[in-house]
Amino acid sequence: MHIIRRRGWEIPEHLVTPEAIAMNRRSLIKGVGAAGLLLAGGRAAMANDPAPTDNLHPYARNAAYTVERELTPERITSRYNNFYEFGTTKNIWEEAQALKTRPWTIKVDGLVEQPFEIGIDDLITAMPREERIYRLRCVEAWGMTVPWSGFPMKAFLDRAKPLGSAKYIRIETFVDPRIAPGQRRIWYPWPYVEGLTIAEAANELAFLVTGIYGKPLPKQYGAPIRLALPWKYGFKSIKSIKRISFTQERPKSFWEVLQAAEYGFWANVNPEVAHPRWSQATEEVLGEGRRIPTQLFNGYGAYVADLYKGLEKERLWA
Ligand SMILES: Nc1nc2c(c(=O)[nH]1)N[C@H]1C(S)=C(S)[C@@H](COP(=O)(O)O)O[C@H]1N2
Ligand SMILES: [Mo]
Repeated sequence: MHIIRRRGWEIPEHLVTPEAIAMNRRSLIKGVGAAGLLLAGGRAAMANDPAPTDNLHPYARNAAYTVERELTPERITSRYNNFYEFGTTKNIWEEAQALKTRPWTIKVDGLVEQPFEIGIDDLITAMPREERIYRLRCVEAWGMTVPWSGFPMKAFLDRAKPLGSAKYIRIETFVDPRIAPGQRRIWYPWPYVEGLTIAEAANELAFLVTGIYGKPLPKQYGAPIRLALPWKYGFKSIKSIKRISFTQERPKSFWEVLQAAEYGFWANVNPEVAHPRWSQATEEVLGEGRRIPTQLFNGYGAYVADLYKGLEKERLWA
């Protein structure tokens, strides 16, 4: 059973404009030219690897997690991705189709009662599945609003049974330079790694994602399973997860290794703390060609602000 709590920024679900209506309203979408519109029709090129859990979609929507903004249309978010394994531009959706998402196992190790490896479909079947509408705010100062399908990270923690000594979670993406051209660029510290405290991972907002727009997750979004941490900058929402380790030491993320002066461990959204090279005060709404003010914790402070009490001396913002 879901406990439905409504915060100040939430509005009833029926007021969220469905993607179809939103699209009809605008004849011109900034950032997607004629070529992009043509490609958007070519769905065949974006076929997922068939999986026994495909027919579990759509997951039931949990109305407790909704947003006052319109959904960002699929044809925008599926053509504008950050997935450095497949290249450094936003236009890597086609390259990402080389990712083989079945069979796929996730290794769970470190400070747990019993390390194990689990098949993605066994995991999905065992978890409490639902759909949530979340904002995502990239550190590059753009944002989107999407319906993720998945399950709470807390449910995964209950399955993993970390020991009391575990303080952090270290999460790793796949490594396969044969299919991921970005991983042939050896100056990057592959694999992509992210980390969280156990308390952050247990927060109700931390969500493991296996679908979007009511369907299995297309590859460019980080199939078959990625994270969604809506109060943190997007780079924390690691894609195509292969390994989850419980540790005592704070893990160093991919971006921290590359550029510690710009990307830290906590990376919580804060409009008042500028990136060394640009302001974080506003963000471009993907597909809408307008900027809106960015909110503290990306608007999710009521859920997460307490996590950071007593940590004011840490660099809590990217
Ligand atoms: N493995 C991996 N995960 C990743 C990234 C990446 O390059 N590799 N990019 C991150 C960044 S910077 C963002 S903004 C989001 C983008 O998610 P999207 O492409 O689904 O919008 O994924 C994050 N997860
Ligand atoms: Mo990002």
